Amino acid sequence: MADFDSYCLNPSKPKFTPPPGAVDAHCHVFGPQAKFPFAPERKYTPYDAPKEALFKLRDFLGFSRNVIVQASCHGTDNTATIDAMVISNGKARGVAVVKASIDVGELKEMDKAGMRGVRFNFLPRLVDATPHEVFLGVARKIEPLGWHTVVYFEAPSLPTITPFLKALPTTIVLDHMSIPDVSKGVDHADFQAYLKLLDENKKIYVKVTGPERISKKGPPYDDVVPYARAIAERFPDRILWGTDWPHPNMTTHMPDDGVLTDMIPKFAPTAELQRKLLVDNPMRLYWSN
Ligand code: 0GY
Repeated sequence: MADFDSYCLNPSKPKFTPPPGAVDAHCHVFGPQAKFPFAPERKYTPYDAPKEALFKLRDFLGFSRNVIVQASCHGTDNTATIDAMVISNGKARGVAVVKASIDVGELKEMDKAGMRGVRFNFLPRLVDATPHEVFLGVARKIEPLGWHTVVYFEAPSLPTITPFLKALPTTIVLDHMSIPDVSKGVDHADFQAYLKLLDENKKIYVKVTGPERISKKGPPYDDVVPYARAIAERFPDRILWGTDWPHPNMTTHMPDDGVLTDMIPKFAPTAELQRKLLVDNPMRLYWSN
């Protein structure tokens, strides 16, 4: 199936107004390729999605800040992410992807530029596998900086990844609710096991993001709502939200970021929950130092 030529160029204006200081805590920048070439080892080549377009979207949707997550197409060259953070006037922080050999000096430089975490990606369609021990070595290096680890895996991997999560010395953030199978229902043993993991491990945050990737039905992604809501209501102090812009590797449709923003009150129905999701929790993780 074909990928798209670009992100959604004319998103709708959301009806939901994010609270003052709201953070889009999961988004990416791609290139522009002419200035920031994609990594030779990448598994996909996206369209350019530069920082200017991200910041324009931030303002249009009513957000104040971004957390830019290094995407696999840029490999371990974080310069596009760093460039965006540096130019953002303190309005963007980042999550890096690094080589196992990275040294403390390089990490401190990245910290100055706004990095606050590293991402461990377990999706074979995005990256070649990295042994758990290698990721654990990186986690031990970043821990003294107060950084956290962002872990991207899909629900079927939960049993094999649980011991790894328990061994990580840092706060952990799970991407996209770890892609639950929404055809099974929230009461299914698989999702219940996920909730149990979160219940037993208070250092794990979850991004209630990626409905466009998780949904079996497509927009407005109502089949994803019970999953996000179950997590949000049970773990209000450990949830984050993001657009996931510019939505690489979508094959069925290109999501409208206004529609995605309008899912927030479905996931987090009260003003208090919305403030925790969009302000308190991301500020604690990304802007407290
Ligand atoms: C995302 C999702 C994807 C891509 C990446 O690192 C990446 O390239 O994260 C994806 O294809 O699921 O997190 O936005």
